[in-house]
Amino acid sequence: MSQIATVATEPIQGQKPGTSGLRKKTPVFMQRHFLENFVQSIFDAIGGAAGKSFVLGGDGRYFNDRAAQVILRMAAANRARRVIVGRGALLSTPAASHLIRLRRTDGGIILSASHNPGGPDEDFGVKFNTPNGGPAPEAVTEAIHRATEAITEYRIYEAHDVDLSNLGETRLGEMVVEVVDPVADYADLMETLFDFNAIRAMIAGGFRVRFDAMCAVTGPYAVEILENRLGAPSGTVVNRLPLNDFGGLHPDPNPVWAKVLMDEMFGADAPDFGAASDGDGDRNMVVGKGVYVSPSDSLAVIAANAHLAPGYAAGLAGVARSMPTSAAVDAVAAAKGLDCYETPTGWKFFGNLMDAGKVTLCGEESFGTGSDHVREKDGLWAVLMWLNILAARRDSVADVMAGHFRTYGRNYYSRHDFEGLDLAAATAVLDRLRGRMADLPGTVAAGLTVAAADDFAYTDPVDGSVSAGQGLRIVFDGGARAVMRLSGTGTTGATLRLYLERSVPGPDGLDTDPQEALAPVIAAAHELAGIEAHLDRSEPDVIT
Ligand code: G16
Repeated sequence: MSQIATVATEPIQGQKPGTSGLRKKTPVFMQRHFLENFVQSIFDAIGGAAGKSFVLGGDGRYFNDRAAQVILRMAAANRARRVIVGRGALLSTPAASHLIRLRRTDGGIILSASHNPGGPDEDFGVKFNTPNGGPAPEAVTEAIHRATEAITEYRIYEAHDVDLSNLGETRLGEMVVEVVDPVADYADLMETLFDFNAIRAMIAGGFRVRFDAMCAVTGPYAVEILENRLGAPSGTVVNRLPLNDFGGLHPDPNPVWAKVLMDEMFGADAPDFGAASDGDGDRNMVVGKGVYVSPSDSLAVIAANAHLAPGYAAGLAGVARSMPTSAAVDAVAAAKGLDCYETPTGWKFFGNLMDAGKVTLCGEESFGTGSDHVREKDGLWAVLMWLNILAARRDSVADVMAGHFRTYGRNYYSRHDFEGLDLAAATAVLDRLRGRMADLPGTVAAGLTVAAADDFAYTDPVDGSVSAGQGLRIVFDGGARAVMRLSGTGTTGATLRLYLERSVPGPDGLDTDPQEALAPVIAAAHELAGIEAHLDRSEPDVIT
């Protein structure tokens, strides 16, 4: 008798992947057939799983372990050849991307809702990455969504749980389950890219590092790399134990949610360098002693200094940033004669550029930075890149930033998030503004005159695919800019993101508080969108 059960099911509404995979409240994912429908749809959308190999792992949030067992049984029933799983079903997103590439698998399934809180009543997510190691591009996520709308049955192998706590190979029916150390290959890769000797010497010389793993998946990675391999004292990594509810923390590395780290870095006797990472390890925040580095500035500094790291000594092929990210990196690219690409929000848009060899370095305002070493953004990579730069330059973070602004000018930048909005009301605000785009040039709002306005559309330079409706851009006379779009990663209501930017060439005016420097742009954006009038909000919930 076959141990493969074919289970009749029906389409479940709302299985449409967003900016990064399918994210829902955990109880929704735990509903009958919900996970199974989505996973079967992934297999169906990629032409079946038979004979294929996959990577599987997640950030350890609540339901990670159960979901991994279901996916293994479904992979076996769909006649996959091999699934490579991180021990305990753990893998950071960049480590999963690396394993997909290293082992040349047919893709991978990553269990994570990234920076969203985890737990029985919080968020869960599933993401499919393609054989290049990157998040599935829109053509694939749309095919998955279509499959979810047509599904009539799924296949699952009837078996006990696979022991994922010991390294080695077991079998589930015909399929091999290979349990691997989630950290080792990734840590080895980092050693090939960065000057570990120089960083080790800097740390041995008294340079103090604080890394906040936020009770999420990067804890074991940071302990292995920073403490074991680079010699940082034990205790350098705090909140190091991954917990399935992230200890009740919101694992989003920004000044609001990593406040404890911020307080330490701005307090007396602050360490020389602070950093935090998110739930699945792809985001990063960098802080110096008394100085916060915005993600857009971090990207620019890395672009200007990456050649100091051995893996990038030959220079960069080009750089890319998402449209709402500040143009700080553009200034570096112009000075160095590098191509600079502007993509929609979502790491998946960088994949083609990296695969085609057009860019080496990519970054987003949403605390994401990375390079073509994998096809995901990579939190610890950014931390090591910064440490390598500081070791090579023998400079403090504050001095690096001040020098950068003097050379390239400063792009004052901030993102204001209005959370928990009524979806219809938030959509209506953007629809109303979109309808006025063509007429906006010449309009004066809060003393600023609109120079140009559009709804960003992107044509992929590699495959020609077009992604429209990617954010409303309003540029004012003098170059200041406001961008508005709805977040694609939330699970309840809507979050309106308002991105604000104003560049100052220097040498004067490089030392203003960003909110102050941006005040006129903030006022103009509020007036044009009618945020108070239509959403009844005057202040954002989160400012980064
Ligand atoms: C994801 C994507 C990023 C994106 C971010 C914010 O990050 O991978 O590319 O910038 O969401 O997206 P949104 O503004 O639509 O919420 P992560 O770390 O959540 O996977």
